[in-house]
Amino acid sequence: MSPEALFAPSDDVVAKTHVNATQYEEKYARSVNDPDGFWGEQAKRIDWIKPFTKVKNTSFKWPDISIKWFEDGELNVTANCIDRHLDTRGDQVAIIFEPDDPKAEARHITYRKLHEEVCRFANVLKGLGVKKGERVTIYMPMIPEAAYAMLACARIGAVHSVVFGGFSPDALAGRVNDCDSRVVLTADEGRRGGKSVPLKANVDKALEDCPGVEKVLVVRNTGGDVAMKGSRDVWWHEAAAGVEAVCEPVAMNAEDPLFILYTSGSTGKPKGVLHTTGGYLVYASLTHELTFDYRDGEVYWCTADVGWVTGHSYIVYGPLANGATTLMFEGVPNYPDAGRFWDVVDKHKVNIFYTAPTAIRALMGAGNQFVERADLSTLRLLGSVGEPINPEAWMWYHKQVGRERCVVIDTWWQTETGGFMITPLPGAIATKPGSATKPFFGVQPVVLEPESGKVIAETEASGVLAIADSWPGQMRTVYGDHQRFKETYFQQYKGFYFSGDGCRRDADGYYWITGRVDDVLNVSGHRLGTAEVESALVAHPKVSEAAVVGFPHDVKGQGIYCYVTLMASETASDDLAVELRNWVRKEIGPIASPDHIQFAPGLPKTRSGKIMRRILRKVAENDYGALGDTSTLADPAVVDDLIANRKNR
Ligand code: 6R9
Repeated sequence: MSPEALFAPSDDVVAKTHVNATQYEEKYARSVNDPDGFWGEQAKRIDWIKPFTKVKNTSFKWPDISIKWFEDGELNVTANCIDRHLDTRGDQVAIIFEPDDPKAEARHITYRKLHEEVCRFANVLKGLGVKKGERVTIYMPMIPEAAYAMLACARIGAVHSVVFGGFSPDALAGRVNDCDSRVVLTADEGRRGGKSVPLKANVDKALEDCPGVEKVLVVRNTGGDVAMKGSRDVWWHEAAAGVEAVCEPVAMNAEDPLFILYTSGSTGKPKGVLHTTGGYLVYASLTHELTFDYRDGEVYWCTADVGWVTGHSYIVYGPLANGATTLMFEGVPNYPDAGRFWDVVDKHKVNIFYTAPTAIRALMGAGNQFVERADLSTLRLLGSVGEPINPEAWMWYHKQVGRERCVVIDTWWQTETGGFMITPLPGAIATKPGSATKPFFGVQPVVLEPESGKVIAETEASGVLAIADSWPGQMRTVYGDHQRFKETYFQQYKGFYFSGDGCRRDADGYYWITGRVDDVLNVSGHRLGTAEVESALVAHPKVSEAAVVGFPHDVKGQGIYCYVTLMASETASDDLAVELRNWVRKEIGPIASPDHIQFAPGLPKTRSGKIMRRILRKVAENDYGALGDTSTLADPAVVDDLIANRKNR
């Protein structure tokens, strides 16, 4: 079948949709021609403590980058995600928790219970002296307490920084220090795929390098043995005993920070992407409702981790702002077997399911018997996020999971964008397998010529993807480094937000994201800078130099290929390769595990000393027949050695 095949929305979908094709065209035009009018109206979906009088005040004009939405309004995110639902849906389930162990009992947390838990948590934080504007680091497993912790911060105006539980102590320490957290929230252990994750022990290790941390609040999750350190460490259940379950939400300015989330870029250490309160919440809740076409009473499941932006916007903030029932899953797709996702869908009667292409490809590879044994009749809509979805995986998702009756949507967005940017709206836009299709309201994508930065006016275009004007969910700055924010996103292509992705626009105006055009890898949907892996490698005493590139990987999307030059005194060996692989896991975390380590006596460099990554990529892709121009190399002979010893044959 041609990858360009069209899947038009069915009559049934159109009959029930929030937005049909005509409405999409009309509203999209209004959203870009009259953003003040459009967003001023949309923002009414949120309860404001003090109404805003200004809507949009933004500039992408170099060097005066400034982004403000609803700037004189005041609100509290948790009042919107919890309190306002209490009268109408206090007894409705807000969060379904499905534990890693399929035999352990699921938990159903109503909006009333959520209110209690968040208030109590917020009072405990206040008791520890946490103030409005203070940064609190959260390093937790995928348990409801992670959501309580985030919401408790938002309730009192503290800024949370959630660090994915799979990151190493070193990676955690860097993030804690970068945002000066005084308080860290964690759990004794997490559980994934039947194995325990030593979160508290990792925190202990990390904090050896974090002199600013005074308090660690520990949730008892597995009951595993952990060391509690003197006055620093406090059990959550002890601190919460007897604490009142009422805590007034603090009024926040629309532009007060809500959270920081660290993400990898093409250079340097991960940056703290900062999102603020008003615009983010309007955007997360509107995109959640329209893109999933969410209807009251439906069970919605996003399989991401709260350690990533997808977990922030589409497990916690978007769904709860909309009064939805959101499912949190502690486990992994293949435990106890490759049918776990589908068992959970049947068990909790999930209507909307949102996951990543890497999981789809892995489950596709496990064989159809796992998906065939499930009923899946409650499913209505399937979503994909995190990396380009290849048409084969899209079709498998559509046929095997969706049984050819569910809508499949591929949603393109980023940590920086806060919410969906290019995505089908189910009742409005016919889909094509592998395309994220059309822009969401208010989003103005442009395709630029990579070299000149010229906007390509023709509909059919291929180049880099940029956005011409601001939308409410946009990040506001890099925490503590506004200059880096400006330089990363606005300097190279003046007047635009540069996404770092390449794309193609077809004759129908559909967008096809082709992947990163910078030195960012996307491994199983996780962003990783090649520079981060390189600096981990060169921190090893036996390594002199390292260069890291991605290569196409059947399941992970991209794999990690490392070229390593050893110190003159060292000898290459398989054992040393294993040692270096483990070293990188320890320095960053298991997601950064190299797939291949090739020892190279020299790296291909220009005469000015620049590593020619283009050549390294070609060798890693096993496509060295087309190396292109190598005449600028200082020593062309190194290329022969690279090819002779390549690992990815
Ligand atoms: C939400 C999220 C962002 C990068 C982005 C792009 C890739 C995400 C995609 C996609 C093709 C999609 N990406 N969704 N590529 N199609 N539907 O994943 O945020 O972790 O910041 O990653 O992921 O390369 O630039 P984040």
